[in-house]
Amino acid sequence: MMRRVRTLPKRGTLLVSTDLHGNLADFEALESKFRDELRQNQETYWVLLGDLVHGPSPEAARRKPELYGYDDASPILPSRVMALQKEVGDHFVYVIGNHDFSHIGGPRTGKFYDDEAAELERKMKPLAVAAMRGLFRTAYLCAIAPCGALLCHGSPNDTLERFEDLDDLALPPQTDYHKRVVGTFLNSYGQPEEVTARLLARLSGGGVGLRMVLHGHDRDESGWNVHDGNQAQPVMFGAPHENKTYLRLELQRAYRSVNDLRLGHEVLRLYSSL
Ligand SMILES: [Mn+2]
Repeated sequence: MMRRVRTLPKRGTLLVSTDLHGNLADFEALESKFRDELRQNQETYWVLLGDLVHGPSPEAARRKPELYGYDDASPILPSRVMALQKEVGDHFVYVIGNHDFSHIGGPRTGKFYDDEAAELERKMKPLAVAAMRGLFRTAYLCAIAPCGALLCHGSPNDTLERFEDLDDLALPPQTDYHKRVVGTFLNSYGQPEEVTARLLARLSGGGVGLRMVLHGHDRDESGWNVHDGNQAQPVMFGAPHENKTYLRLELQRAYRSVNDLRLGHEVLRLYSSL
């Protein structure tokens, strides 16, 4: 049985970042923040919310250099992530995104190429492809931060009926119900406030109250998108350099809502101290 939800501890520091899409410089900048935090406090965790792979085509980089002007490092990023996993163990948490899913049976994505999974695998050695698929097959579908947040790639609707249903979920999913759960966790951009509230209530319990969904999947040039009352996303891919954003949360706190996440405190720019 593969556990698909990771519940984080009730104390320590939590970094949350999303979609890298093959951007090695962004990965290294985040990794360096993570290592700095770890040096100061052993109880530090980093949750990366998917879409590690599939960077811009050279044409897209030329067309919009302020957003897409970087070399696609997708062929080597999975091995960098696995090396970090090996080193820090459960202090690093990988949550799967829809682009990752396309390598293990999910729908093929076509943002920068007709079939981005085929395009990437063509550039990699067979052993590296197998290792990458292993990373994605063993990824989490979501993480629970006891400070009040459900963390996932998309912002899911309330298809998931019970928390425990995530425990025996295979990737790729094998039942229609699991297919619908994975579909909404990986592909939804946002939900009406009451739908998210219903899901959060269902997943709360055992002394943990969930009050917001923090997610990725979408782009936003401002780098920080709060929407529908109880959902928010820090943006890396699709934000210009100066607006690339990640989150730093204190796990022992109780964030009451997305409004408790303040720019310059919990909401941080990757390349400036604001
Ligand atoms: Mn995505």
